[in-house]
Amino acid sequence: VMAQESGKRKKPNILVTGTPGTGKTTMSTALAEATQLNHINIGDLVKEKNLHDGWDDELDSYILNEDLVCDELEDAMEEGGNIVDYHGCDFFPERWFDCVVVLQTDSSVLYDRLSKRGYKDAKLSNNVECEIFQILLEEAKESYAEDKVVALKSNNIEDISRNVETLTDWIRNWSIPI
Ligand code: DAT
Repeated sequence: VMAQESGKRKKPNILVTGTPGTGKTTMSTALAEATQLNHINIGDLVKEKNLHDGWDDELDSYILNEDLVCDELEDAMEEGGNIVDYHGCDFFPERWFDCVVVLQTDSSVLYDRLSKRGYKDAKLSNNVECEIFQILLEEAKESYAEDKVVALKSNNIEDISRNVETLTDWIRNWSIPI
């Protein structure tokens, strides 16, 4: 049944997830350029199209409205060929994705990146803890079939190039009819 469902798409949909700062947007942008797939940054989309229920002062971010986001994406996801970039993965329909990539960064490296981004205090330590406890990898494993989930290191520039290459190959192979 799963093969039939994904068989309706001519191109795969890929979810790129991970703690903020692990390099989702950087990697997704490079992958979209290499493959001509469509990069969808959920954070930007939520802001642009007002797919939220206001601003959370404590979390210092928009309160994403999951139903609005899923309605907005349904047609594009059915069509296929999307790279979806978001620091969460448990509210998307499982059937949307052919591959779920979880980017991972060593905590000291992530700490520096998020400090540079201006994260402080609770926001900084919460995100570094999120990475240490592999929250996004757990969330991905709970939400998607095991064989769709892949964890990739994202500590340096070489990691980005290698990950883009690996995923570009995977996308090419997915698209070749058996
Ligand atoms: P995310 O989209 O996961 O929040 P990002 O792509 O915005 O992360 O990257 C955060 C910052 O870290 C940005 O300045 C680029 C840099 N960066 C990301 N991945 C990297 C990597 N593998 N090596 C070096 N720098 C990286």
